[in-house]
Amino acid sequence: MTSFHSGFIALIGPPNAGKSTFLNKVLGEKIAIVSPKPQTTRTSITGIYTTRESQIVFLDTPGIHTARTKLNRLLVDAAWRSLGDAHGVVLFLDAAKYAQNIQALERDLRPMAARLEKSGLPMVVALNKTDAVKPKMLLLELLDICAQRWPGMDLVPISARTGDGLEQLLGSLQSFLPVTEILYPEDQLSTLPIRFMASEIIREKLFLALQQELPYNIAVDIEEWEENTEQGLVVISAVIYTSKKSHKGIIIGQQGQTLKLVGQRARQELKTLLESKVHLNLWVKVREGWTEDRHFLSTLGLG
Ligand SMILES: Nc1nc2c(ncn2[C@@H]2O[C@H](COP(=O)(O)OP(=O)(O)OP(=O)(O)O)[C@@H](O)[C@H]2O)c(=O)[nH]1
Ligand SMILES: [Mg+2]
Repeated sequence: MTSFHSGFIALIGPPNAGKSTFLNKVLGEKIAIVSPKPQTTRTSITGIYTTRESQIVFLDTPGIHTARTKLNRLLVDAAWRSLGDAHGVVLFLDAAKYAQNIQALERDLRPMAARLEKSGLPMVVALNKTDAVKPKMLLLELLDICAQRWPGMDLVPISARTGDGLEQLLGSLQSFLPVTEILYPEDQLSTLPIRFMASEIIREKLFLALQQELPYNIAVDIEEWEENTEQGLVVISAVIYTSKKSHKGIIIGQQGQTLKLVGQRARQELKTLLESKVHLNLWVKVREGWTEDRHFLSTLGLG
């Protein structure tokens, strides 16, 4: 019998590289929220991938960037903290972005390169979004540049969207993991509490519905959660906090249209997550300066 490998792999990279999309694709379930905006992920998100040979506990992390606000510093700290638990790292890069603009690669790596090297952890580089690299020649040029930058390191072109290259990437991770017993039950996909997942779904719908900087001033907190098993109904009340008075009206929208749409979309997904009917109440509250309020940030599970 071959030995079983089990351990933690951190997904690290600049914001918007597709780390969370990759996690969801590998697990075949939506664990982490995804949006076209950077800094979507705010905490370390576990996703457990179990096969007959191994169990990889992925740690999806917030994108690493030069953070200026307290909230963003906490996000970046959370990403670095997850390295402490990891046996190996996948460095995620947006190949479509760098194929067009190679200078952006060095700029985006600056806040992370030295620290990643210092960690001494084994690493593989995933060049993601290959489906969007056009013309394909540019991918070869990017691979060349990466091979010079990381001599001898595994470079795996992938598309988290289509699934291309995922098997190869997963295969190269097994050798990073120690031989040990399985860490979590084989059917467990995450360690995230269900209430947290629900608040994340609501936050994702807000990220998708709101323009520009607005979503960054938003946090979602579940205030009430009542399960009525007889009726097969879960009643959820959530508060959407915004740090700016002027944003409250925008979140609600004309005649409540925006909030209504967010509620409908979130409820639809919550129904699938909870396998139950869902009644969702959403409230918007202004809490000025919450992104700088350490105490409030910690009540949200950040920092
Ligand atoms: N074309 C293409 N788009 C992708 C691919 N992977 C991710 N995306 C898109 O890239 C955007 C960012 O994806 P996320 O998974 O949220 O990226 P992330 O690295 O988790 O971002 P943060 O949480 O902000 O650090 C989304 O719009 C995804 O749909 C891919 O393989 N191909
Ligand atoms: Mg993410």
